[in-house]
Amino acid sequence: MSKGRVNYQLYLVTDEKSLGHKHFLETIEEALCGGVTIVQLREKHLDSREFYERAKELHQLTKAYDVPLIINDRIDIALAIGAEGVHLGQKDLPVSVARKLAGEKMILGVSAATPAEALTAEKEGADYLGVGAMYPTGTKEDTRPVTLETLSTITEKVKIPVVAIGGITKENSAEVIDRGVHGVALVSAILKAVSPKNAAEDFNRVFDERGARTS
Ligand code: TZP
Ligand code: MG
Repeated sequence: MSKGRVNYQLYLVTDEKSLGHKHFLETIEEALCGGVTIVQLREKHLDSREFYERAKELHQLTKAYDVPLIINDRIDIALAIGAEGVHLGQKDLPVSVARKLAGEKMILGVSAATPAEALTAEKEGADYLGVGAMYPTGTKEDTRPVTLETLSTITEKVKIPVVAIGGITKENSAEVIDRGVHGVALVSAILKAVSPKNAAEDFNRVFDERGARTS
């Protein structure tokens, strides 16, 4: 899949701790059946070897659905397993350095919480931005709050796709989507749902109703 054709609409971020007793790969597969368009492996508690093994397993699954796999933080593991992309925070490697290591083909995502961070990441070569936290979330500690107004400013100022993250639910997704994002990134709204497949379908329906952004 070429980088320019990536569909960011329904961006699932993994978190084993949000699964309860549910099986990791089975749950992700249900979400993929419901129409998740891109998956990020984010498992802070795993050591390097476990993270690498998990990345390899998950990549087999995402490839079967022709969905790109993004690896959180670890460019070495993304390269080792041939993942489609890597996602970096403001405290991870600088985007320009990561780009040199990753090459032009790899998708490079960057977290941004302010218009200045967003513009810098774009200038340095990011392919997309993760912007949040939009709402309070129990999934990640020490998030920085981002208002809907700031989200609008960012989507207006940058040309690269923006994916909003943090506490997004079916109920609040429309007001986020209306701010010009290309997608929403979700952990609990999908992984904690009784049916991850139905949850994914519900979010895609909201995009259909509000008019999905394709360019
Ligand atoms: N980055 C900002 S908020 C967040 C991350 C990884 C967690 C989002 O999880 P949820 O359950 O969708 O609020
Ligand atoms: Mg990070």
